[in-house]
Amino acid sequence: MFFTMLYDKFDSLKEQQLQIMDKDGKIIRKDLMPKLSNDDLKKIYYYMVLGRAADQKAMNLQRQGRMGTFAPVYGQEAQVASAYALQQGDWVVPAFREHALTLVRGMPLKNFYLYYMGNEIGSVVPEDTRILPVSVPVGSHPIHAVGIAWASKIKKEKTVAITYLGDGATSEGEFHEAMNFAGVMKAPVIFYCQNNHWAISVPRSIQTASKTIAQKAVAYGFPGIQIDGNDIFAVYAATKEAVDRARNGGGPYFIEAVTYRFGPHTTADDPTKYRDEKEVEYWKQRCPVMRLRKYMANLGIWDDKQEKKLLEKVDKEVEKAVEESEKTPIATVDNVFDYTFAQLTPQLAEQKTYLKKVQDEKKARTQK
Ligand SMILES: Cc1ncc(C[n+]2csc(CCOP(=O)(O)OP(=O)(O)O)c2C)c(N)n1
Ligand SMILES: [Mg+2]
Repeated sequence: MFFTMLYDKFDSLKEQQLQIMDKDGKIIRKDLMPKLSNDDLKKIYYYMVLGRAADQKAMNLQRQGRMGTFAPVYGQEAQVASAYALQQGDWVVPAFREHALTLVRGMPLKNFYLYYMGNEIGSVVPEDTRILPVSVPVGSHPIHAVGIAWASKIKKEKTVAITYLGDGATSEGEFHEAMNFAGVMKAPVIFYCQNNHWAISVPRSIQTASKTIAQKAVAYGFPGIQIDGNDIFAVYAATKEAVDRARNGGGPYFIEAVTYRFGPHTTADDPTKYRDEKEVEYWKQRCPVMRLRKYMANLGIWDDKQEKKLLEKVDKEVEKAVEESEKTPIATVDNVFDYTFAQLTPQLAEQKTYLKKVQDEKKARTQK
C-alpha cells in the first residue's frame, strides 16, 4: 500500500489524536515516523522561523502605522510541514493565517507585506506558483478548492488542492457545501482545519457540538483525522497520506490540526479580554518551533551557533522583503479590477470608471 491509512488507526470518532513527537521533542511513535531527511527538517525549521520573524516584524510595522491589520500565524507555524508534503503543480487555497506555509510553495515574502500594506500587487503570485490570494470572508474559499480539485480530476492532471480553514469556518454554510460537493465528486481535495481553539472571542467549545471537528468528514463520506497540529511529524505524515490518497483517486480527506494562536486574532484584537493567560502558557509549552528545535538538538544536527546564524539570516530576509515592499509602487486601478472577472459586472465597471476619474484628478492636482 502506498499510504499507511493513518486514519484507520486514529478514528476521529474516538477522540484520538495522532501524535508522533511529544511536547519535549521525543519520538513516541517510531512506527509512524514519516521519511524526512535531516535536510528536510532544517528546511521546515527555516520556514517556521522565517514565518515567526516575518510576523514579529509585521506586528511592529502595524504598530508604527506602516502596515494595516493582519492575522498573526504565531504559534501555528507547524502548518509549514503540511505544505512541505505537496508537489509541484498542487494548489493551495488559504484563508488569512497561512503566510508561513505559502513561503514553502514559492510565495515571495514581500507579497505578504504588500498585501497588508494595502497594495494589491501583493496578490500577484509568480506564474508557476499555484496559490490563491488571501481569503478574509470566513469559510467561503473551501468551495473554490473543491472546484479546482474537481477540474484537475476532469483534466486528469494528477494534482491536488489543499485548503486551509479555521475551527470557526466550520460553522459557515459554504463549508458544508464544500464538504458535500467534495465527497460526491470524489474530488482530490484536502481540508486542513487549523483548530486553534478560538474564532476571535468564540471558543471551540461553543462552536460545534461535535466531539471532534474531524468527525464531520465521516458524514460526508470521507476520512477525517485529528492530529497534534504542533507536531511537524504528525502534520507531515497526515498531509502526505491525504495528498497521496487524493492523487491516486481516493478522493477527499479532512485533517483537524489541533493548535493554538499565541497572539491576538488580529492586530485589532485584545485576547486578554476573553481568554486566560494560563491557557496561553499551557500552549507555549507545546510550541511547534521549540519542539522541532529540541528534536534536532537531541539528534545532534542543531546547536546554538546554527540557531544564531539562522536568526540573523531570516532577519536579513525580512528586512529586505519589507524594504522591497515599501518601494513597490501602489497598484493601479486596472490592477485592482482586471483579474477576478473576465468581464466586469455593471457595478464593478461603474466603480472602475469612477476610481479612474478620481485617480486622474489626483494626478492632475499633484502635477500642477
Ligand atoms: C463571513 C465572515 N463572517 C465574519 C467575519 C469576521 N471574522 C474574521 S475572522 C473570524 C473568526 C475566524 O475563526 P476561525 O475560522 O477559527 O479562524 P482563526 O481566525 O481562528 O484562524 C471572524 C468571525 C468574516 N471575516 N467573514
Ligand atoms: Mg480558530
